[in-house]
This record gives sequence, C-alpha cells and structure tokens, in this order.
Amino acid sequence: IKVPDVTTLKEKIAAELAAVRDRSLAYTDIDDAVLVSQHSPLMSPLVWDLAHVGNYEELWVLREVGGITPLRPEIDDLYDAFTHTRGDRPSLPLLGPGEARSYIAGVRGRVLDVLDKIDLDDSDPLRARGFVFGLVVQHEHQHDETMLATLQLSRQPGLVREGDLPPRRSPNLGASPEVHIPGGIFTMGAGAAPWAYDNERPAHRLHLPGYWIDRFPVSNGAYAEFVAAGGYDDPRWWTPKGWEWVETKGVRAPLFWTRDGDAWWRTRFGREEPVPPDEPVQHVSWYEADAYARWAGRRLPTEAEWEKACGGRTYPWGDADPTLDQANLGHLAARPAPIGAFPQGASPYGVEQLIGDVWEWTDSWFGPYPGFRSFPYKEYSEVFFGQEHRVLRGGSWATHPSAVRSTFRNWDYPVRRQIFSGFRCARSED
Ligand code: AVJ
Ligand code: FE
Repeated sequence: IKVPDVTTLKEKIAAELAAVRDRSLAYTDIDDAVLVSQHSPLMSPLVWDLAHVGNYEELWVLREVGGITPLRPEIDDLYDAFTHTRGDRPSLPLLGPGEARSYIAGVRGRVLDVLDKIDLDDSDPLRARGFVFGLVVQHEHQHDETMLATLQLSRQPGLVREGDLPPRRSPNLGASPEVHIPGGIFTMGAGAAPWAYDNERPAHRLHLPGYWIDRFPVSNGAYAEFVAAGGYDDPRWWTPKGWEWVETKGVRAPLFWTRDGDAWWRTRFGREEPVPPDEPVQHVSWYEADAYARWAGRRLPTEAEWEKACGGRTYPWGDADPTLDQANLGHLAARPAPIGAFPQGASPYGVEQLIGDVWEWTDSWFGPYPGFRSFPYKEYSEVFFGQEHRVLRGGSWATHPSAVRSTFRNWDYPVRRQIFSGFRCARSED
C-alpha cells in the first residue's frame, strides 16, 4: 500500500492518479496477444479495460469539468459499458495496446492540467473536494481488480505479481467465533467521506434488532466440511434458483477448486496449490454462500448488519488509512491472508477482517437508501437497483484502499464467482 507523502489535496490527488496508473500499466505489461484475447465470455479483453478507464477519465474530467473538446469522440461508443456486452467486445475495432496506452497517456496529461487549474473549494459537487478525481481514481482501481479477475480466469502462470503478506500478528483465534451486536439505532451510509459514491448516500438512521455475526470470514477449511458433508447434493440448503444453478452447471465446489482424492487443490493465477484451510474461502457465488449458511444453521448478514458491525467509523479500526497490520488490501500478495491475521483491524465490537481479504456477500439486494439521488450519472448505481444484484461489502485483497470503506457497496449477480468473493455468517437473537 502506497502512502503518498503529501500535504495538499491536489498533491494527494496527483499521487493517487499516478499510483493507479502505475497499477493499470503493470497489469497490462504483458504480451499483446494476451491483452487482446478474450479469456472468458464473462470478461472484456484487458485492452478494453485499459482504454475504457482513459475514456471515462476523458468524459468526466476533461469534457464535463474541463470543458475540453473531445479528443477521440469516435471511440466513445466502443468504451461505453452499456453499448456492448463484455462478450461482444473482442469483435469491436478496439484501440490496440500501443494506441490504448498513448490515448490514456494523452488524456492523463490534460487531466493534470485541469487539476492544476481547478478550484477544489468550488461548491460545484463534481469539483468540491476533488470528487471527480475520486471518481476516476476509484473507477480505475475497480477496473484493475476486474483485470485481476480476468488474469485469474486466463489460468496463465507468471502474469500476476505474487507479493508477500505482512508478517502475521498473533491471531485472536481464542476469542469466541461469534460477536453479539446489541439492538439499537445506528447510522448507515456515508457522512463526511468526500469520495463516497451516490449509492452510499444519504446517511440515515436505522434500528436493528440485536444479532450475532461471525468474528471472521468463513475459511476454506470450514467450507470444505460443507462440501464433504454433501452440501452440493442436498436441495434443502439451496434456494430454488440456487439449486437450479447447481444442477444445470454441475457445480461441486468453489470456482478454481479441483479434487485429488480427499484433498482439494486450487488454481491460483495459473499455479496449482493445495487449498489452504486457514484462508477465507473465495470464488464462491451468492448461492453457495447462502447455502453454506443454511447448512450451518445460520444466515448471511444483511448489509445493514455488516455495516453496523464496523462500528460507525470510516474503517472498522477508525478513520485513519489502513496500515499493514490492519488489512490485506491493494494487492500486497495475490491472495487472502489467513483467518485471524489482523486483530489490529478489529471493529469496536471485535469483528475482524471486515475490510480486505475477500468481498463478503450479504443477504441484501442492491437498492437505494431512503432519499437516494443519482450522482453524477444514473448508470453508476441507479440502473442496477432492484432484485437482480446482491450486495457485497468490505473489499478484497485486490481492492485498493481508496476504493473501499465501511460504507462502500459493491454488487453482482448471485451466480458470479470469478470475483474475489467470500462471506461470513450471522444469526438473529433467539
Ligand atoms: C461496482 C464493481 C459492480 O465493475 O461493474 C466500473 C464498477 N462501474 N465501471 C463494475 C464500475 C463502472 C462496477 N462494480
Ligand atoms: Fe467502468
């Protein structure tokens, strides 16, 4: 995690812009053939993501805020995520890798000119406290995480930096596996956070009855018990749609797991390794998370329960940026950290590993908070509201610290599992 040594907001923004671009360029510093090919119909070719982040930056910073004439208006349609599906993108006349790099560099140069001139105290909501720069920085990091999912699906070894996890602290494994959160009112959603998305607002007060929530995410070892107990053979644990998914797709285990006798192996960025029992399970769908919870006599937390467990601060540990002993974020290593690795990242309630490691499925559909207003465009959040997407919380090992906080909401289809998704369980008070 890069902690830029900066004082002013403009310096901080410039450092964030530089860091995210370094990240995107590192992920795409690979053979052109790998960049332009489609590794899964679920994903864009990497070269699409690369030019798309530049086009998004052009639309929002250069045209909308800077009033600058479009650089390449003819490519807008190619990089509009709503015009072509991911599956169709390889057949489009996309910019090649070299062209994409020079296009995004050209945009970035002008963006730094806009940053230089802009008044960040302006009351215009795109300018105020640099919101538009937060928008493009978070957007690019989100696509970087998507690129990692694409690289994982490609199963090609050597494309992703392995890195090292921070040294392990003494884990708090002796503590009770569940934490009780008393009933009462809490404030859900983002208050002061300047770069929070529209879907995190407005902050609102909500009463929750008391409940219990797991101290840690569910581990591979615990999940393997569900598999061994015939979890995938028993429709009792699954919703009707989940069971239909299991049967039609023949799902038997998390994505990327393969069985070798009694042992489980997984493919991680093209390398085979035994499934480590003490890591949070990842690459499970909402259906699998929900079924495991029912098998375990529990349920998934609602997103309100998940957020309340963070204790009402920017992050569970407080308002300061994450440190290496609080959370596994920002691609330190290309994997989740073991259960219990971050006692210093605990919330005031004592709930751990809420931020980082794996995105956590919740029971909630992605919908608007009371009083929601779309900003700055309805295709970021609003068009996804309804009973199609489930909310995930907390970020994964692949999420950058600037693109996650206690109030941050991610969403996906309940079948999705190429994302770095896991879960923890909860239960109501008796
Ligand atoms: C919030 C991760 C679901 O990747 O579809 C990227 C983020 N929005 N470009 C996605 C996003 C526009 C979004 N998720
Ligand atoms: Fe996008």
